[in-house]
Amino acid sequence: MSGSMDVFGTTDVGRKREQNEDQFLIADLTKSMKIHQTSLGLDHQTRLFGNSQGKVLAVADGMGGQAAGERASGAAIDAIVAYLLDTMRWFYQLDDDCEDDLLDGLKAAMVHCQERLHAEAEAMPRRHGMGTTMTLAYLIWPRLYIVHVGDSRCYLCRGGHIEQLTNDHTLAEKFVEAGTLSEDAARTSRWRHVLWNVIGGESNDVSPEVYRTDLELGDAVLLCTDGLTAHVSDDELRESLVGGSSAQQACEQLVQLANSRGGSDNTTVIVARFLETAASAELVAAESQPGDKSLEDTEPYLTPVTPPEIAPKA
Ligand SMILES: [Mn+2]
Repeated sequence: MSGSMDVFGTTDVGRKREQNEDQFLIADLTKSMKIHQTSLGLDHQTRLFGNSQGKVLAVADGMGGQAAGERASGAAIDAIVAYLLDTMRWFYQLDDDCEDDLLDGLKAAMVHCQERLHAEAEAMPRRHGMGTTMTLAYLIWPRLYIVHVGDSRCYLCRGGHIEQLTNDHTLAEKFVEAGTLSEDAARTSRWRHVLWNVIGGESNDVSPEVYRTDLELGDAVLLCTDGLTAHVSDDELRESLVGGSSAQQACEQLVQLANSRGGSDNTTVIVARFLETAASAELVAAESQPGDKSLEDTEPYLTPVTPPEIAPKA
């Protein structure tokens, strides 16, 4: 069976804040080769692309005064992009032996972000203490890996049920786990906004939470910052994921709902729906097996594309 991914992300400043300190990223990791010269009859400026090596969805919610929050979440996403491109090995994909390496790589990416933020804060005292949450989903169909720090969230919606896959790294949640605070009381507790785990901030430590699951066609994954969940219940999230006709519609509906209830914070949402369809080639990788990622095997997928920035001059 083949399928396709319908994915969309949006961020909104809300009704109360002057600045939007949230950031998001939706990206596709693909091997590419730029042809300089060849006898193959391809244009010498052609760039060839291999199979998708994974999709990355990330949301980050920055904190810190004087625009430092916006800087923190932006620098963290920048650092993730640089880490994914330059440092992390992601060509091994479905190879089971490498799974721990992948999870370790994702954790190391968070530590890399932490170092980057601390270095910036040290260089610019007014950015001292800036920090950010980060919830990142790395998808190699059908596997979903999540690495998470803070109180943004990742949900999985399957068969009409919704489940929060991440834990909120707030003091309120810690007290609930310890049994000293009820879940009801936690919803209004002053500890619900106090993070014990954050990228950057005052602490030198960061404790990335990792999670792995297998996706199925028909599933939907939602990533969001706390501006959404402050106003919208899990049930309402589920309804918009089940009822919406597209990822874009679900995102826009949810932001509207948060804003109609006060929009007390910046709101960022990414929705990814995994659809059963015969028509799309988006997830053909679902059909491929571990180990069949050699260059020879990717040949049928090579599609010459000339990105606009390297288009040959007329
Ligand atoms: Mn927030």
